[in-house]
Amino acid sequence: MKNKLGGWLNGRIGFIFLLVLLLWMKALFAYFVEFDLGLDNALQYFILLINPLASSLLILSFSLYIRREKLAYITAFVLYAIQLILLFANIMYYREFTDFLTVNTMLGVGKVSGGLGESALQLLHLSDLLYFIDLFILPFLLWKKKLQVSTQRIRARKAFAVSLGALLLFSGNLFLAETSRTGLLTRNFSRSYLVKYLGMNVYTALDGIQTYNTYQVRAEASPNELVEVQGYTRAHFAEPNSELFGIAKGKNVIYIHLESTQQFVIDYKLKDENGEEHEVMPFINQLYHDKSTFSFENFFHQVSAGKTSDAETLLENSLFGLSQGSLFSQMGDKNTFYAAPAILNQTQGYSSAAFHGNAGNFWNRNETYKRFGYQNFFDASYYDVNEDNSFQYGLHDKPFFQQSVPYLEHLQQPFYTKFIAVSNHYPYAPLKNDEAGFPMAATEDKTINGYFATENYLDRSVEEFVNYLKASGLYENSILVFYGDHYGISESRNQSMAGLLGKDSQSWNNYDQIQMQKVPLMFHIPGQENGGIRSTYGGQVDVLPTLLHLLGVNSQEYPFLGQDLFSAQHNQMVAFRNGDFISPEYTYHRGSLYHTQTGGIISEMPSEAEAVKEQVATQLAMSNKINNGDLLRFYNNEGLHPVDPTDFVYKNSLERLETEERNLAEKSTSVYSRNGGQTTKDLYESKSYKTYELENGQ
Ligand code: GP9
Ligand code: MN
Repeated sequence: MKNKLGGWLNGRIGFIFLLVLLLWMKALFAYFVEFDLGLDNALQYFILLINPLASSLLILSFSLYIRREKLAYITAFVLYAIQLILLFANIMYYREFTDFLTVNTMLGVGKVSGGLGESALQLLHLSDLLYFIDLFILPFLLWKKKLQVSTQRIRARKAFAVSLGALLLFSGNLFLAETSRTGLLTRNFSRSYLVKYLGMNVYTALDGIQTYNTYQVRAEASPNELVEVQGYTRAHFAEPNSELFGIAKGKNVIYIHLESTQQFVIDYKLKDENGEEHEVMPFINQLYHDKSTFSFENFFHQVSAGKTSDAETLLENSLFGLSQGSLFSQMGDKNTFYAAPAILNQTQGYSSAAFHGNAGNFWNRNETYKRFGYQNFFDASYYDVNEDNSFQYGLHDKPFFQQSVPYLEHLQQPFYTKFIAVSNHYPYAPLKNDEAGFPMAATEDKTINGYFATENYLDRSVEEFVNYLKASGLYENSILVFYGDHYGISESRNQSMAGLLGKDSQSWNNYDQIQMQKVPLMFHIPGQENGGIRSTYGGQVDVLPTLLHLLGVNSQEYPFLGQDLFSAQHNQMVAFRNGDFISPEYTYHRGSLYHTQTGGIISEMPSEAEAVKEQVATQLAMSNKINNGDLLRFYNNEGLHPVDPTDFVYKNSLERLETEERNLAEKSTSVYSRNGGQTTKDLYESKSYKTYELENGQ
């Protein structure tokens, strides 16, 4: 037996199988011990178990095509070592950055911030020797002839069979991965997902291809293209509304991201089985109607496959996402941006922070935010996230907002912040324990049924947070911006929604589909009395110029594609990422045209609608030019300078903020300092749905 195995191992194919086995064991060890891949179910475990095999085997099978045995062994050994080094480099990188290495970073283009080089030694563990020990043992065994260099010739046919076997295995892996996560390859959610489903080698290869493509396109772009784009942005600039310009000057900006929240939920009451009505978002509704809130009832999301990340791109850059995939994932670590945090820092001295209870590398945020100029990013690593208080997209909203306070209170004012809530995310799973209780809708679609309860949970979470803002005094000095990032109920489910909206599912059409793309947008400015609900048509691309004008920053010279929603010159055309559009007159979706006001269908496209279609196409084309060509690297503005991403390290943020506080001493403007060097976190009150229900006698 022993001999048989030994004999088999001494064959060339046996040798590469041994190498595959070693790589497999090391990869699995790394998966479970080094990385946090967020495994949710048995299928994911299974995929994880098999994913290192196919690519390693394929790569090592190349050595089988080499005739000269010594060279073949050396090649196999080198290919093995390369994979091992790739794995280990990722382990080291992960220990420092909780993320995987991109090809961009490896090439040094993205310059690793934080000087991994200096700290690398500290990241080494003695047990790491286990990863490499066979690099010495194997040659030793070969030298001592314990493992024999086989002189047996491998027929090309046999070699090919091994490669083919590897490819087949890979297709199986890919199929299972797509089954578990649709859109894995096209939507590039995060590096962790690719590693989890396809393994380190495949992730790196895919990242390499994408990086190559991105650089190909941008190499051809020239500064002249920016001149053309600037011609467009200048011609489309809409003058600020003089009554509103600067009304929030110097105030903190607090963005509250209402995950998957659609406009139809505003003022919506869900009937339970007894016919009793339950207001889904009582708190948001109150704000929506408040005289200090400037609300919009015809505001649309404009995202595509990048979903949340596209909304962030639109809102903070006044640029669209890409027509395919996510701009954050594909270009967030490569392009030059002039985004809200950078502009407000450079023109008004704002500090900045993004808060989100999911892994920092989801949507490549940890890289993209640096290029947006975010000084701080509090991702999941800053929160106490456990099985009970989280789900696949991260920490639930209540603990998320509450646990953000110990960081928020140390930010120097004025600050620009963004809080990305996430509990109201597909699949809208029922809330557990004390948070359960809000009724489910009663359609045949489980996703729809759960949506209202998670919206209600979001509403209560936001209410608690705003109450804290009031208690801590932040509220009075801030402008609160609420927005829905995109639909929560997808088009394919909308027909089942019809009944809940008092509509007939039989006559549900493309006009209704577009109406469902409305999302909330509210600027809440304490102290203002002239808010109200505006019916202006607009989209997410319009938010940044609108916000800057409220803050008293004129955006005339900035490379923005949107327009101030309050401007008398605002052109009320809303482009969807696929070229569809809506204006106060026309709605165009999937080839059908309608009157926006009546919903009546128009059989032939009139020239005015044709003109809007043209304008939409131009706006999208400008965005593609800027993004694909990385044109903002050519942008020059006396008042602004490009962001240096290496200025930002998202580790030890709290310590950094506290040091800054101490250095500024009397001059520190953080809430913590203003509170006499005391934490304000005790001002935060949180209640479960159960308690709330009891108190309200429901
Ligand atoms: C994940 C969260 C959800 O971190 O922002 O993103 P989405 O799936 O809505 O794009
Ligand atoms: Mn989202």
